[in-house]
Amino acid sequence: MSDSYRSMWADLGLDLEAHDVLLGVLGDAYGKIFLSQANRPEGMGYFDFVMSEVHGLRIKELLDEKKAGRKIIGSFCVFVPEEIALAANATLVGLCSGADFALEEVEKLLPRNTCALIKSAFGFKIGKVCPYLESADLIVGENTCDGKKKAYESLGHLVDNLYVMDLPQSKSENGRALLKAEYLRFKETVENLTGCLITPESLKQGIATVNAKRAAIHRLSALRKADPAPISGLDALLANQVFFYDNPARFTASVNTICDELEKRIDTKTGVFPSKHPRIIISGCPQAVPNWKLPMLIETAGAVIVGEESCVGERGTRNLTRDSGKTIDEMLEAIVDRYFQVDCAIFTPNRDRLEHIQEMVENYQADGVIHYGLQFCQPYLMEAIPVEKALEEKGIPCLRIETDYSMEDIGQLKTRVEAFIEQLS
Ligand code: BJ8
Repeated sequence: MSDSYRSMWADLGLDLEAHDVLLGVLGDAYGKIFLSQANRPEGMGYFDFVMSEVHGLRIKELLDEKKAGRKIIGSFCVFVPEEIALAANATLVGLCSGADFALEEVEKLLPRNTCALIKSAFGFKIGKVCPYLESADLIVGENTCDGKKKAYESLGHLVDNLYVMDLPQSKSENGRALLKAEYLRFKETVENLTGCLITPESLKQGIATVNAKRAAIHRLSALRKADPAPISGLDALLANQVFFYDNPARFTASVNTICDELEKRIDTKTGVFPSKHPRIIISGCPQAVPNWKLPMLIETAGAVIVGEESCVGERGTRNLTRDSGKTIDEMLEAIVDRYFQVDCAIFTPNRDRLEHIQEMVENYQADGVIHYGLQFCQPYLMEAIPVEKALEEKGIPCLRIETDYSMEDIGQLKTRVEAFIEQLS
């Protein structure tokens, strides 16, 4: 990394030594997990570059945007509507973290039995290693699971720019009205932050930009239906992870470029793995960068992941926002309609998710589902049981995994994953 990045990180208040350790671990893991894969599409070179610059060039771009008068908004949840942020001259970036950091310090603020995703976000703040968090003009938390809800109360003492969005817990009329009211409040907050009033034109453009990004990911997902799979699950997950950081227009173009390449691979039956390789849908908690442990285990154990039923995946990206609205209110209604379909496990009841998982199995011709629940994540761990039951009724094999971000259980997970894949074969 160049010296200018070091001074940029220092200006953001990062702990340079700790940050070096993080980048070292990240780079090492990336090389071993991603760069060692055989038969990767050439288009993945773009994502390799993005990852190598995820704390470098991308942060510089965000700081340049700030200098030019834009605001940066960081978010932990796919319920925060990017369309509204873009329409008010702000850039939205993901803040969820997929690695343990400063765990001892974190556990002085949060109970030990808190999920790794929440602890990670705190660790990155306390350890001063996340340039996205430190660049953000506004950090948006949301009242989803109990863990997050209460954790934001503590996070509010560590940052001075936290805004908490309330979210419904049921798909009722009242639930929808709450979401609409919260999106209106968010719109006003972003307008106040940026000093830019949203217009019908800017909101239409925001919807078009985010729809294009999601449509590109839909195209990528559809290509994963092919046998042999033209792209590994790890690489497709990476594209879904970069979705949260990259410049939206550039991301869309890069995903479409890789899709052009994958179409040619499908025509020539070129795959990353041989034909008839066991095909897996991974379902459950979001997998934020650099949480690659389970996908790596699955794909080195003789299977290919063909879809992610996850917020870093199809739960987060499916459904476009209706773009026929003319007025701000019509477009806001369309945005509410689109997000209200996200079937996060915080909703009760949440039958749509069960149906969606089965649909994905059928669409991607999967042989089985691996349900991934983070330890202490009650919504997803509890919902794993009805998910497994529903799949069993359809004769679809399911393996329930409960894990965290540590590597301590890797041997045991490997054995279970291998046995499951063996059963599918
Ligand atoms: S819409 S999944 S991004 S809330 S893993 S913190 S649920 S205890 S992340 Fe999520 Fe939005 Fe829902 Fe998606 Fe809690 Fe579970 Fe931890 Fe979780």
